[in-house]
Amino acid sequence: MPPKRKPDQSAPESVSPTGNKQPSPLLRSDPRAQGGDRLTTAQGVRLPDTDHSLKAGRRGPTLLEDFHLREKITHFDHERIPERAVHARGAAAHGTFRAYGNAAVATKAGFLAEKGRETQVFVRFSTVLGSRGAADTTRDVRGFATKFYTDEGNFDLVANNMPIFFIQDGIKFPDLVHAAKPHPDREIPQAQTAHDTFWDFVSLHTEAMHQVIWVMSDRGIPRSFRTMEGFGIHTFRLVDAEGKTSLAKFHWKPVAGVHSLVWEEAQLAAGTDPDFHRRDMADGIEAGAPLEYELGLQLMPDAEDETFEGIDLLDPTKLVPEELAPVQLVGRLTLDRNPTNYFAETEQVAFCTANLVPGIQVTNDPLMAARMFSYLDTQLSRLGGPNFPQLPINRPHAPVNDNLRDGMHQTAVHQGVTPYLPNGIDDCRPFPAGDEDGGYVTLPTAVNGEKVRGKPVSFDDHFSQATMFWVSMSPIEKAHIVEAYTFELGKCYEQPIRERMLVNLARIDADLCAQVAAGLGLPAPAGAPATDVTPSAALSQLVTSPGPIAGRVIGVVAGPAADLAGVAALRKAILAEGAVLRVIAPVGGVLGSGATKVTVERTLLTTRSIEYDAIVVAAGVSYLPDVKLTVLLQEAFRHCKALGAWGDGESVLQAAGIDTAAPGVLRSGQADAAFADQLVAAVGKHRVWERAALVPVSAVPAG
Ligand code: HDE
Repeated sequence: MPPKRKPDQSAPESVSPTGNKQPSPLLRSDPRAQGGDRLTTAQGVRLPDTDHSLKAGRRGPTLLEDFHLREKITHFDHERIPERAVHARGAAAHGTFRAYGNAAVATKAGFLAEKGRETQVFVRFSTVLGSRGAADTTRDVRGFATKFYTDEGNFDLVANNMPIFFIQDGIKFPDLVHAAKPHPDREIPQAQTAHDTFWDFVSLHTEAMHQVIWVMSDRGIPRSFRTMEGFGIHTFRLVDAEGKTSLAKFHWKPVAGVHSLVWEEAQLAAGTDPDFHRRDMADGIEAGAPLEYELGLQLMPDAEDETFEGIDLLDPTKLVPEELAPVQLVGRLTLDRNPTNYFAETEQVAFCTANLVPGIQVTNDPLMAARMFSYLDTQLSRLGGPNFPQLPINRPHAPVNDNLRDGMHQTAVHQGVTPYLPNGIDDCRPFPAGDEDGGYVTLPTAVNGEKVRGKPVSFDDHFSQATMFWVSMSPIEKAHIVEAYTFELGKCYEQPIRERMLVNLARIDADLCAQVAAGLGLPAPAGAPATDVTPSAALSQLVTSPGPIAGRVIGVVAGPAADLAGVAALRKAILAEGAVLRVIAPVGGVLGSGATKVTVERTLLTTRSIEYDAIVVAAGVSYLPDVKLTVLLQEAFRHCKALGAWGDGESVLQAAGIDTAAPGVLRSGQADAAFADQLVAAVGKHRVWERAALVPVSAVPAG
């Protein structure tokens, strides 16, 4: 047992940071919330007035004596902390991870290996480039960082929504980030890669080509956090209960499928709802539709050369195709609770790749090595000292018995006099824990080699997996990639950067290069792309059969004379699938009366098509022409979303210029079960891509 307090010693009473006894009889909620019903100072002194400073005469000078004014202003002056250097904009949720138990073949980590074991988690999703107040939907990589509060200590899987990275060696990270962030003179553009310095850097730095094509693909503009995959990227070394090792990559597979926005939607959302993703997650959780993912492992033999099927597993710009090493699902993550306080939880959470538990070790990936240093280091300036693991969101759920002492913001009251080892005074406690006691024992691997600033020859191939990604895409996904490169390079001012990128694209695929070159109005250079590349079906997002629609939003255009019984029937069917129906009308208020009365949730003034995965017009709607309704319907049509109408609602679609015979425009006499089934199936396929040829979102000249 840890040292006890001596009889002559006392310590501050064990109260919460807001002064409540634990548990507080006053509070129904957390003792760390504020207590009492009177306004007080931080010292708990009740205050009669917080609107007027203390003055010598009503028109006289303010007095230094005013402790309330000084405390209020001083605290306000220090409310901000440095935002994260990267991944500054984030949103998070609490949840539970439940292990299937089959991971025991590879790892002894209890939270993975023990069937049915439940572990509390906190997940923070983020964009990389934008500042804290940037928009959610800009084209970017997304962070997917998970803190598992396991019984054996915290394990952080600090992942992204793409399986590879821009650089092979962590020493280049500052260069990458300096190039991708806004220009240092004017600090523009915010939160995006569509500018000269980014393309200057990556065009000269060809190892980024694989990651860049992922960012230019639909993966760079996810529909929702719930429709993103997650990837640990690096190869980890797992150790089982017998000490046998294997190499592994971590994957998160979204139960809702992998789906994206279209580019125009992403741009619209950045203006009309910059909180698009965080709102979607918070609303979904509140509506009872948790975000769900399965954790998967790609397991590979721990071969001496750390390669698999010719792929260097230490190279973070390479993935292992799922066709070569299937993703084995080992547990399920359910995110079902929104945070209570953004700052205390989402902002103060401190992830660290070095937070590992027995059974999970790192390999010599030189990108990982820098991360093992960087995450702890960055928290010291962000959270102001070494005691950030004591913050409520960071605290492990396993007992802590370290010999770390003092420092800024120390909230522990350590007992005893021996925060050192060895010690004779306290019988040499705390005792070290070996393997048999659950200690984290680093594998005794042999290391030799000359000190050298360099990289292995196997890191030299920068193009073949970019080619694999391209050839694995469906035609519509390829069109989106061409549009993205054309847009981004079109935003560059420096002609040599565009030309250099075209040379790189020619080394990925001649067709890709030709189409982008045509869009830029430049000649397409010749390259020699790899020809022996096998496509990987798992890389495409295209779905052929409907998936779940939980968390999706279906808009119903209604009005005073609309068929409200039909709206109610449709709502019931949609709610049963975990999706939400929102009623849109020309003005707010309540439609109808009695059992079928509905509250208008969005008006034509307050809504935009980006809020919906499908839009349906109810029978009895007759308020066209209204340009806002026309825009709403036409945008949804152009973004290849399911549209529909029942009864004479079809005439509203027609009046808005919608071809009601086009693919994915559902029509029915009434809002019956068959109509609801069709709608659910259409949303389950995410988009009506068959319509894409009719509605090019942007016009890229043919190659
Ligand atoms: Fe990060 N990264 N990173 N990163 N990263 C940070 O840590 C860093 C990398 C990732 O929601 C920082 O606490 C270096 C890869 C996520 O709080 C910082 C290198 C992957 C988050 C840092 C990388 C990531 C971060 C900034 C190259 C995917 C957000 C604030 C060697 C596997 C975590 C912080 C959150 C955050 C450094 C590369 C994912 C500066 C040096 C690869 C999801 O420490």
